Amino acid sequence: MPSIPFRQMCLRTDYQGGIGIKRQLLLRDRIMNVESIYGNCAQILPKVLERFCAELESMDRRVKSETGEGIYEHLIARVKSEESMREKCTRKGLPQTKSCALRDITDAVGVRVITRFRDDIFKIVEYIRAIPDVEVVSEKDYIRNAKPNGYRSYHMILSYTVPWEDADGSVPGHYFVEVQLRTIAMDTWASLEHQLKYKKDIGNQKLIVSELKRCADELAGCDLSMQTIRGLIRSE
Ligand code: 0O2
Repeated sequence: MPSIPFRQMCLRTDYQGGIGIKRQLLLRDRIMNVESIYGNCAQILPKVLERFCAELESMDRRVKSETGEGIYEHLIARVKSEESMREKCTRKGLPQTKSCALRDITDAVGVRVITRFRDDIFKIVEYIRAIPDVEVVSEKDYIRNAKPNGYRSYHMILSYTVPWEDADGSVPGHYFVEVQLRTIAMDTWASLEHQLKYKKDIGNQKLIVSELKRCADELAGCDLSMQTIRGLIRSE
């Protein structure tokens, strides 16, 4: 059977809610003559995102050539949309400025790495720490320390050096990149839970929240079992 080409990386303006094309927003803002919250960096952010994703893709190819298996399932990459960034500034009591969007808020550029197995997350974290132009600013391990609602994911905030101007006008520039690493199971759960947050009209919220927590814990158990099965297969 001929193989169907599969594009592993999706570029989006948001993680949730369908595929948005970043160019559509840039174009719309130009038409409406709305100045981007990202100012002159609006054109640079997609390049930062693509450069960082290229690092991850090259890491994946290298691991694949050594072990025969890629290290992640797929990447979802997005530059945070104007609307989300403006909303986030307001929510955090910050003015809607380029400096706040790119210096006080650290997730204008975001990459979600989805893996098949839990252990792969921690291997990728090590690879990311070793990328030459990357400095780790902070890390949150919601896998070993799941959030009370059951959310599991590994978060990294990176300072990434690129050959373009940044928010302070420096070249080379420094941009924050937020990386979220999760298994397929953790990602499925997070998507459903995220939807629920925006459906405030659902009755029985309390029951749904506790059922979601139960599902999260069951999925975490499945992730561990799947990993054990992989170990057994590999030791054959
Ligand atoms: P979006 O649209 O997903 O990008 P921050 O608000 O980022 O300054 P915080 O909350 O301390 O600071 O950061 P944290 O805990 O690292 O979480 C940031 C992101 O993780 C969120 O981004 C979500 O994407 C995801 N996340 C965290 N907790 C949960 C959760 O309980 N459920 C789900 N589904 N996702 C979660 P944003 O900003 O919400 O927006």
